[in-house]
Amino acid sequence: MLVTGKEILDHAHKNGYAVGAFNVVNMEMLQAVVAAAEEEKAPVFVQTTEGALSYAGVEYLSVMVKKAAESVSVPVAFHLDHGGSFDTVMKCLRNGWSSVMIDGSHFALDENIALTAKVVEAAHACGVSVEAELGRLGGVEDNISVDEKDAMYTDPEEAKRFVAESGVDYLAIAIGTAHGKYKGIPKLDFDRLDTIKKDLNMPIVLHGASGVDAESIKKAISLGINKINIDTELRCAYTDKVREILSADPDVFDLRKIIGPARENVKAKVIEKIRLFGANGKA
Ligand code: TD4
Ligand code: ZN
Ligand code: CA
Repeated sequence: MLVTGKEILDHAHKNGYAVGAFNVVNMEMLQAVVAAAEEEKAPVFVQTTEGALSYAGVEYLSVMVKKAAESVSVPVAFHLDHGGSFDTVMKCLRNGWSSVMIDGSHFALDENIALTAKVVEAAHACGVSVEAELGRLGGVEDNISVDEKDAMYTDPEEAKRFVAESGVDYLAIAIGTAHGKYKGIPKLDFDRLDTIKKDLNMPIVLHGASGVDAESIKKAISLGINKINIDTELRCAYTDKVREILSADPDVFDLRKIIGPARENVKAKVIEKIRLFGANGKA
């Protein structure tokens, strides 16, 4: 069932769990995510970046994801991840996305607020909810100094002003995670998360969660994270299986025997994350 991101995240915020937000770029990834959510009776976000839009095409993705969402009983939010411009957001609003992220995190605070407020006005007029980001996601070093942290990580005072002036529905914050693989084990700034959550009392989003250990994820959820983005670990689940099959049998060329098992492997990874996040049985 296709629903807005806000509907899913308001429930997660009230009930203290997190919803998995999984990036998809093709039919197999999409089927894996939606089948896992249905099996686990879990609400879920299916999300697409601008890279996915240009790879698969806006209309192909739109038709596929809407069909997938309608074919299951659990709530599915169809989300734009890291939307880079008002134009991209408009494309998604016209094509049935039910949640959009506008990422103005690289702009100065006032510009980020102005861009986000403009997106909120357009999206809310279409009944679509909005995610924005404040602070910058890290590189992968373990030892970031306090000064560097203050420059990069989300400032709690700025977060209050950002939410009040932009009207955003859920906020992505920077507390020490990074996109992609980590060199060491990332250390999250839990005190900062705790302060921000208590101040804002709204759904909070964690990006870059592939490679973060299970204990840190659980602690982050206990302190108020409600949406958790996973991409890299799904890419690895898919490509590890493809590599395994191709190297076990150099003569295989039936695509279904290669990417069918890859789809199963992604589904297993999504189920593992859904359970870790405590979203199983919440739909
Ligand atoms: O927002 N994301 C996913 C980012 C995906 C980037 O995709 P493109 O190559 O199409 O730009 C996350 O926060 C996931 O982070 P993770 O650490 O899980 O990869
Ligand atoms: Zn991200
Ligand atoms: Ca990561």
